[in-house]
Amino acid sequence: MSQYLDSVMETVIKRNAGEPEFHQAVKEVLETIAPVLDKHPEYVKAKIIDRIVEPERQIIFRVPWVDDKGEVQVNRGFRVQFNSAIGPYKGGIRLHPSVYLGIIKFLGFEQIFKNALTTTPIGGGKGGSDFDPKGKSDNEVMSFCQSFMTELFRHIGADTDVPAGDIGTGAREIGYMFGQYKRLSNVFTGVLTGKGLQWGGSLARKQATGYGLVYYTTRMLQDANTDWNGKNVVISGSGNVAIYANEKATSLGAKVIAMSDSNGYIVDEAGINLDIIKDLKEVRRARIKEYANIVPTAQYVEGCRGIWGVKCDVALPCATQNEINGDEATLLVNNGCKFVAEGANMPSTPDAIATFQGSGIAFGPAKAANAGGVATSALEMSQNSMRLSWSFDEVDEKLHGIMNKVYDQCTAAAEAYSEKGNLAAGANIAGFLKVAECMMAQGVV
Ligand code: NDP
Ligand code: 2IT
Repeated sequence: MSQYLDSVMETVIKRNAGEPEFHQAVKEVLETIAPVLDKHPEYVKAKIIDRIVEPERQIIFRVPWVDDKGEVQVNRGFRVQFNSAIGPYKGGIRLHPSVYLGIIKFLGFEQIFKNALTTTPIGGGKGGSDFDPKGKSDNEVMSFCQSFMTELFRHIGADTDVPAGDIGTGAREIGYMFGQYKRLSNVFTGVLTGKGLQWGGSLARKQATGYGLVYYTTRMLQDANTDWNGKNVVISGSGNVAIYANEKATSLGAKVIAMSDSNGYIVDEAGINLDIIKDLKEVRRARIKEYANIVPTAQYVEGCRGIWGVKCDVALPCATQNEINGDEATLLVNNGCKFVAEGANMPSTPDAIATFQGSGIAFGPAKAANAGGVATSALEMSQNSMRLSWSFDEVDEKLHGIMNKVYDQCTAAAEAYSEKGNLAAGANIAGFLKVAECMMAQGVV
């Protein structure tokens, strides 16, 4: 990194003490954009980098609610409105006990560049809470969501900030949050995405992140003169992204042989039966362990990280940040894996990324590879503005087109900056250039 970027990084670490995930996300971007600054000294003069690493606004609030036993519980809520150069803040809400400011900031920071790559007019933001929906009754989840929105509603709006789902936030949580927003504001508007289909949601939004990941990976396969046919695929996680990545990859001829949750993983060499996974995860909210009780060809192994020891051609990490470390990346490479594309946000540690890139594996970075979810959220916003809804095929076709454009931007930027084939550098450079140009045009704000 240049001296200037080193000094920005130093300030980020000092100003955001105790937030290692945020430092990691910033460092990964700064390390790849030095050549852009060499070509654009005006960005340095206008302090674009110094401004881009500082959120425009950070909101932290108390979320009190009453559980089924009548006891008062207190959680902490966050919304980080990171950058609005391209459009209203846009990004999901994560509900998980590990959530703290550093997680929301890393996610919000990456969202800026991802959203820029989608070619749709959305800025970057993220929110969440350390509330754990797991094991809670519907009533408790509703009580939490209503309290969360009772503060959040004054900070968001269809043209200001539009939250959506992420880990722990699915259709149920979006429904409760939307209901409370409507009640408090007395406005029925597209203030959240991932809504139910009868009240403003978009067809294909549920599938979009997983499908988009597979469309992006298809391009990586094509560039290596191959396709999904006969490929063995390992997918971590068994939530929204993992399930629909499995569905699309399988439909294109791949065989998904392993999936996981935070407790452990299953291997089914016959190919995972996705209907059973959907029933376990989307309907019964059960543990993946149960799959092995139902399917005789499957094996369950306790501990989720062991999944990277399963031999595969393609690995799609779709669970959470830093789920693949350097050693696990080496294991994948040594077992013959040739393609890694990130469905989760920042699932590979810096060591893991270096291992993939050093071994000639094709590596698809999260900011680009998982952009299909938020892109389709932007399509939901368009439909809401026009007060109409497109068919599943129309949305899926637009999503497919967007993922192709995301891929093209990555390869073109990588080539223009002498990093041919480096999709991670290409994604950062292309995303950054667009945001930087918009910030320059809008003056020092
Ligand atoms: P879900 O809550 O639907 O599923 C999350 C899955 O990951 C579950 O299987 C969960 O297991 C597992 N998981 C979560 N946290 C951990 C952890 N700390 N350790 C091990 N496993 C864990 O979330 P999504 O599928 O929506 O999100 C998955 C990833 O994709 C996240 O990184 C998210 O930021 C990213 N993403 C999501 C998008 C979306 O549209 N939903 C868009 C782009 C990216 P368990 O049930 O046991 O907790
Ligand atoms: O990380 C992500 O891009 C998401 N969780 C989706 C955000 C959105 O606004 O749809």
